[in-house]
Amino acid sequence: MFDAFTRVVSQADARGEYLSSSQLDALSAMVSDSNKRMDAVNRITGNASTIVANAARGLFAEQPQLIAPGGNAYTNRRMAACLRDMEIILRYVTYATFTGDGSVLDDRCLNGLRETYVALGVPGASVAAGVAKMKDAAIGIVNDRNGITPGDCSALVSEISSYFDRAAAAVA
Ligand code: PEB
Repeated sequence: MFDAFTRVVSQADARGEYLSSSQLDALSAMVSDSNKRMDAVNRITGNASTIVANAARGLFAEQPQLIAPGGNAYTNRRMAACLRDMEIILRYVTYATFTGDGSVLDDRCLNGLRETYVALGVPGASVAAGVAKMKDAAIGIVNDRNGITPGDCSALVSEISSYFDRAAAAVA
């Protein structure tokens, strides 16, 4: 599990080199923009249950077979497992956003997840569709101009999008 800093240290160490000035510049830019990162994590975290519930509602509206008898979210037990899974994935996306590195998401959440879903008979493409809905909601909340000092968050937003895309691609 890396963060943006330990990632470059590990890469430099593997080559036996000092940190390059471009690496230092990139990390320096990340530090100067860190309030945006904290605000984004705070906003996603503070709205996590709404993001999950709305994404699940949207998913079940589009794929009603999931909640029909025999479906993968039929019975409260499976519904609860499904909501919990979406919550877990969102939580790891917030960790990746906070650290500026996707390895925590990869190592602790996505590694082996596809195989788990195959073994359980849970449709990975449906999980991916749910993740895509969480992404849209989370990005909307991060980009909300109200109650915040407005600034350019495009780089951060594309980074956050990439974590959701990575999660969706890992199970689709
Ligand atoms: C992954 N999910 C499930 C299980 C595991 C995970 C290990 C089996 C054990 C259990 O039921 O609790 N756990 C989860 C995860 C991590 C972890 C992400 C990462 C660290 O430790 N059903 C649907 C939707 C989808 C869904 C498509 C979007 O209709 C999910 C939600 N996951 C789902 C369901 C089960 C499950 C388990 C329904 C229960 C399957 C079953 O028992 O039939």
